[in-house]
Amino acid sequence: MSDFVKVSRDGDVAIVTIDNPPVNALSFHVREPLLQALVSLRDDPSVAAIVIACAGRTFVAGADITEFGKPVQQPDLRALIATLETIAKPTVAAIHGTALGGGLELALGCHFRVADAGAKLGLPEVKLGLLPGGGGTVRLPRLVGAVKALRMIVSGSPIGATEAHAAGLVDAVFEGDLTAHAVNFAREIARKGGPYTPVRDRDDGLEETDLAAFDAEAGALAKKARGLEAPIACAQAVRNAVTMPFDEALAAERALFVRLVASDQSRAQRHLFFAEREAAKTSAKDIVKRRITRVGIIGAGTMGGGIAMAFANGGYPITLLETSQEALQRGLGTIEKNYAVSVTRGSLTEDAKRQRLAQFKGSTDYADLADCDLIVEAVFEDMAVKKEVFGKLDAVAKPGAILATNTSYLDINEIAASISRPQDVLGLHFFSPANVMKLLEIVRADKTAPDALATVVDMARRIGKVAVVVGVCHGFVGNRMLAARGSESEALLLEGATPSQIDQAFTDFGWPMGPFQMGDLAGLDIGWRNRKARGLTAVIADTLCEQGRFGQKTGRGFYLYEADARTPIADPEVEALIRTKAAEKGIAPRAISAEEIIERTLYPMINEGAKILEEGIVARSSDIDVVWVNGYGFPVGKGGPMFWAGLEGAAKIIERLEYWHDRTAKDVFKPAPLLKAMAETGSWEAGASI
Ligand code: T1G
Repeated sequence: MSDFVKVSRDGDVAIVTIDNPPVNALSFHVREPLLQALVSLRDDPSVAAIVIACAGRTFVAGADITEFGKPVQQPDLRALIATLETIAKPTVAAIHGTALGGGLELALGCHFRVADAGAKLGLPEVKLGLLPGGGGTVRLPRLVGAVKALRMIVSGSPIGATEAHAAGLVDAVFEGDLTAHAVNFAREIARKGGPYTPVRDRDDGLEETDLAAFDAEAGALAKKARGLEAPIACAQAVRNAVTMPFDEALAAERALFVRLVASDQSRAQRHLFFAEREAAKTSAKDIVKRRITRVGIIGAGTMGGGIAMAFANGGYPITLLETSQEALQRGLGTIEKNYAVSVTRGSLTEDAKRQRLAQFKGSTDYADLADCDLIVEAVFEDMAVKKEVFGKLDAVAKPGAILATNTSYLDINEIAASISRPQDVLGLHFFSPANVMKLLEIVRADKTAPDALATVVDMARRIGKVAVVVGVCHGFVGNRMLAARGSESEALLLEGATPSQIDQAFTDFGWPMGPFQMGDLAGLDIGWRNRKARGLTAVIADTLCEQGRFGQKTGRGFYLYEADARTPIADPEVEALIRTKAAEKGIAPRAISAEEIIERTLYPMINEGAKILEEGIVARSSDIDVVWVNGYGFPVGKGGPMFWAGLEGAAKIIERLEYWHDRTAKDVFKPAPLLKAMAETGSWEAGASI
């Protein structure tokens, strides 16, 4: 018996309970006693059937990810499952919570699976740059068919118990006491008598596989892989299940797993898995959080409406405030239309839409915010306007209400200093569209109370956001580094690179799109307005805006767009404009390589990240990676800018920054001290003591 695996009896049915909080990961200290228990029960004639269950909030949520990259301690998961399949008496997995990865693979080693009605089952290894390494790619298709298995494994998305039952993945779904139901199910099965066929020997799911249709679907999925190896390997492993004998396909799965687990892409994606969880931890564990029962949102425009939806989606009642009934109704109308689109797409039921809209109360009177525990302003990005709003909030908000600004750039310390309760003020920087984008930069101002900060970090999880706590500086983390990344864009154009060439260098790197496509999508007028407010110029972008070329919304920006289309078309007029402006500056065009483009955009971005870390704007380098992957589409296979700097080599980055600094004398190329320390120590944190 072990603390992590306990065996109990209910008559002739043995119950093996795994207890390895928080998610029952299949760590070595679980695998070893579990194997011993299974062998003992297999050979015990008084045991007619075996149920494998888990204590706590979930069935096994996977292999222990912290063990990857270290020597494997036997028995490994495959040995465990192989032993399970030597048991002739019926074995039943009792699944509640989330049976994921190795957890579902363990369950597939049982003859039967029963699930709680609220359970979810999936093989999310692809999100870690892996594939199911415990036989999941070979066993799952045998139950649900090759195409459904392909979709589940390449997407990594779990399915609910009802869908799993319909697909043949689980044999029964229960409400109430799952273990009791599982014991009765096992006893009934044993009473009927065997033999019981292990999943590995079942081919019903494979019989009608249309390999041509499978290959077509796999090909379509491969197009979305964007340079990631795992999705391709997943599809190959599932195809092997169809075309190879079981043991051969299993061996092929193992070979693919061994290659992937050692890959930089998987290391990067595993880094991000833990980085997201680290970022959400505030230093103070024992802080009593404030209670948020009602949320006030000021401003029902694009940002305010999206933020309101994010909170409504998290179950919060909303008071939405606008300056006039007309603006309020327009905002509510947009919110209703957005939910209607989700219903049409099938991602929201009609009932859920009604329920979310019922959470909204509209008003044009600040006094109606008096019962809100958290108030978020999303008004015009102007310091005077923000201060006026906070002044009104100071007068009406109840004591202890958290007062948040959604500003992207403005100094939150200055806003906090303008009212009587700076301890209640912080930033909640959402990214547009706020009801969709995962990233939330939580800005800790100098006087923000620790309990206020801990409260919103906790709240972020409830509304499905990936939270990163950042300090006050211009542009916080994301936009500050975005400015560094874009600081050379104009120079690259004037020196001879085209928008298409620069964007191509980005998409070849793994970005979903390049900076010029992104500018056209977001609207070039936004950056134009920001530059004018700060007395800055960008000769090409400003000229395009002066010509009314704002991007997709005007059909023309850096690219041309056909009516109602988003596909960027290179525009000779823009390229001629660039050449004209370059000639005016006496710049002769030259060939510019993709490497140069990356050096003059991503290296300054990493350098800025080093400065952000030095200034203590974030607690750890991986917070920066979380910001960029969840807010700006940095390729997950490269782990975020700071993780990628380790792959690229800090010394190489420094050498190239110094080269460009010598040629341009621009500050963005002056290597930060922490970057130099990282080159010596190999760690951002080791050097962060600077
Ligand atoms: N291994 C180790 N630690 C894990 C873990 C895992 N598989 N899953 C979660 N944790 C830790 C997590 O870091 C956090 O730690 C705590 O548990 C709570 O997690 C061979 C190769 C299950 C849906 O990918 O999706 O099996 O921060 O904050 O929001 O084929 O955890 O408290 O110190 O996320 O309630 C496949 C990963 C592994 C599932 C619960 N399985 N986990 O979410 O809690 S690879 C996965 C999750 C594999 C085999 C392959 C979620 C969750 P700390 P949490 P949650």
